[in-house]
Amino acid sequence: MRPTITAFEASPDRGQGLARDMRVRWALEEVGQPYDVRLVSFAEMKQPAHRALHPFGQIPTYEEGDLVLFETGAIVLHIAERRAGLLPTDANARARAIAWMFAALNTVEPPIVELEAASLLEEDKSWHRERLPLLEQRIRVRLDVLSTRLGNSEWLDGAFSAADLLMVTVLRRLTGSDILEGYPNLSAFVARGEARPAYQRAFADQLAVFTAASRG
Ligand code: GTB
Repeated sequence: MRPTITAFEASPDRGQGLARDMRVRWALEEVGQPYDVRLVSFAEMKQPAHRALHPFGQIPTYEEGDLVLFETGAIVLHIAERRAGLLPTDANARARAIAWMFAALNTVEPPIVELEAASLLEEDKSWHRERLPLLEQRIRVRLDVLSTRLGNSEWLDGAFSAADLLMVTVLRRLTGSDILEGYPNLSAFVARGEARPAYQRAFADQLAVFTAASRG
């Protein structure tokens, strides 16, 4: 059954693949699963029809037959469990990869999102500049550990998996800050992810949405 996902009709990142539909697109490309995309506006996301798919009124969603999913972690895990290519077959290795998926979303992503939110929503506050080093330090605490753990390895735990896919998309959110540059092995890890043909196809597809919209 060919799944349908939702994505921003007009992504604020101007097609740089930072919105979270990118993870789902990339996962689908990795496993060779064709899919459809339904574009939604910010207003549509908050309407009952979309909230029936996503209680929080966000993108992406995932529809496949009778199944409706939200939350990128759940969607990527679903894709990885149903189709070969994104999780090891060995039970322990699979459990470890899933642990790293949670680590990407629960441990590494939150301080990055906090910094983004501060830059977007708190720039006019008198205390904003004072708070920034604190937020950046919280990210570095996580990246120090991640960098040491990755060392010279290509991927987080053996072969490329859904854990690497999620971690790369999380670290890409630091694009534009100099934080990631302080960790050459993590920058190289992100570059390895971005060089994968499946990533490139997913990136091109989401960029095409922005390009078409800007042509009018
Ligand atoms: N935990 C959820 C998940 O992982 O699926 C979070 C989903 C989420 O945050 N969705 C965002 C959304 O729908 C889009 S990805 N926001 C609209 C709303 O809440 O009303 C977050 C995002 C948006 C834009 C950029 N950007 O432009 O760079 C980057 C990331």
